[in-house]
Amino acid sequence: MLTTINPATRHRRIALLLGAVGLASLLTAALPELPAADEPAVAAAASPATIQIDNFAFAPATLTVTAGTTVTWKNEDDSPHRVTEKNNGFTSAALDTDDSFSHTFAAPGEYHYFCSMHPYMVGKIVVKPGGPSS
Ligand SMILES: [Cu+2]
Repeated sequence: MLTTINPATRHRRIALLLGAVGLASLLTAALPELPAADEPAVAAAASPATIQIDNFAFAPATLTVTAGTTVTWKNEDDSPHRVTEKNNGFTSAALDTDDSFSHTFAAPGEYHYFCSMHPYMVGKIVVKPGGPSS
């Protein structure tokens, strides 16, 4: 390892050289972090979940996930929609066609939501406690 670099050094070229060495060792240190070909890049964490908005409905209308899951709503309808949690826990902007909105559910529970533009459009996210499940 290199010893402490004097920050007041007037040897600019040496400083640059040390900087390059530091960068190189950073890159070297980062290499083992890259996913190996025989290893899955993503560990067995909560998988992302998607809800389609189409035909003035959420599909699936009820989705069960584990805590920590990020749910993404994607508007595939011709009309704009807006995802709003009943207790205002979260709300999206107005989603135009092909827009999406994501929310991460950290706490277990039942989350009822609707489209504030078309309140008859309703859905529910059931969040189960996380932990090892397989
Ligand atoms: Cu709507």
